[in-house]
Amino acid sequence: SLVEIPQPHPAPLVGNLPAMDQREPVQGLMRLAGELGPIFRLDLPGGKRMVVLSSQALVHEVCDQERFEKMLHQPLRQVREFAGDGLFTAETREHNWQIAHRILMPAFGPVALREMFGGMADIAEQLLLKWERLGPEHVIDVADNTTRLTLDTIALCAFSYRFNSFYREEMHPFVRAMVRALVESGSRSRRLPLQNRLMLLSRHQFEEDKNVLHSLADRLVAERRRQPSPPGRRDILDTMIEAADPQTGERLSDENVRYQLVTFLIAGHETTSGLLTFTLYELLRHPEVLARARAQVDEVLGGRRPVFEDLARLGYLDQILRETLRLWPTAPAFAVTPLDDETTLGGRYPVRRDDILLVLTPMLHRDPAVWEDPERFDPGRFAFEKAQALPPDAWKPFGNGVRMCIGRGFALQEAQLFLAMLLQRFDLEPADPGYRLVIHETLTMKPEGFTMRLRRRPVAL
Ligand code: MNH
Repeated sequence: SLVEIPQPHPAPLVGNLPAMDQREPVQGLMRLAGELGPIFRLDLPGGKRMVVLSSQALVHEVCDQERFEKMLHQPLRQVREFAGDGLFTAETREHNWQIAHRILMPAFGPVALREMFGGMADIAEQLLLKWERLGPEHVIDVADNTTRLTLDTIALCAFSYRFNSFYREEMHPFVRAMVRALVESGSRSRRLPLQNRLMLLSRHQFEEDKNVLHSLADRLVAERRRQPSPPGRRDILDTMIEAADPQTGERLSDENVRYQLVTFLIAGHETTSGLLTFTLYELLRHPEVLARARAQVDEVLGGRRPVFEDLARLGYLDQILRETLRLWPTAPAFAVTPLDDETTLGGRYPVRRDDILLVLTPMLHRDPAVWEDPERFDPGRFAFEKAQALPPDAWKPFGNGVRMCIGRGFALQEAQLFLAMLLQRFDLEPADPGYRLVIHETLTMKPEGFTMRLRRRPVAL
């Protein structure tokens, strides 16, 4: 028999909008999940219903691609204003998603990742050298620095473009425009349509930010057309411009290439920098984990520079990253909707087509039916046999099915390499031992105000 989905009491016109935290929407939903359980419903203005899911059993059900598909919920519709029909913000049935998916998947496959190792090491080396020269008293803002690292890395590896973020005081204008546009996308999705129309200043700023993002993308394409890559130095931008879809023979349109560039620059760095920042936060709170990671780095690398083959032997670092993504999935939600007009969840909760079924990964990843002592940070959970024994769809930091993150291998390789090089060279200590975690949300999440100091170890290099 059917059961009502738990719901906070809705108000006239605005529904459950007042129940949503405007500044910290994801943390607000996490609190609501704590009160209302693994499934609850919020009514949004315009008659939309959002159903928030936080258990492995329910999430496993909606990960069935025969019954459910990715949905562009409100924030993603807003992001689409500047990311267009790029991979992240296109509908699965859009022709451009399908061609781009087929053309770009191999560009992030194992062969490509090996080729991008050098670019990743280049940017990591720049940052570590800078830190070395700043010395042991220097207080490092971790999120600021990892943002520069990951932006420069994706731009160099994918587009052979150097942002040179470490050589500038202010964040690159692209980043400032992107952060503002992401925040505004989230805010718009939680305002009433009339409110949005009245906010002329925000609208003007959003247009301006969109222009900054597009003009950088257009400049990169124009420069590449003027000066094609030499043979043997081809990158993802070349693939975007030249490659033909193996199925239809079509190429991506100029407009679509622009949107893919913007998408990769944004999706390719904002989440990975959050991952690295949370990882360093956890490592400094867990000296035993840090010590074990260091021991593996010293055993595998000793005093020499890492090469691609080393990564496979740094498995504990990979476990640390996976455990960090469990507690702090930096892209903290994704949405699906039923393919049928009506269906049920868990055999008893009715939902219908166009309902937003939101997978709240930080809560999914704390499901007590799956994770023992869920709040404890324990990379041992991702030791090979243990990870194999997890139930399906218990760990979803990269989304689901055909719409899963295209850059997951890239992100994990970049983060693992950076961590290895950092631990090899430096002893880490918190700059503020009393730091209490504050999470800044922009659609993604990142620790705010987290700082550390580094002391050079006696390794040659
Ligand atoms: Mn990424 C999709 C998380 C790194 C490019 N990414 C997704 C989704 C999640 C996600 C979740 C699915 C969203 C949805 O269903 O609506 N991504 C991450 C995380 C990291 C990450 C947690 C780092 C850690 N992503 C990267 C990197 C790149 C990238 C790096 C690019 C190099 N991600 C994408 C693209 C998509 C995506 C492109 C959309 C793929 C598709 O739908 O075809």
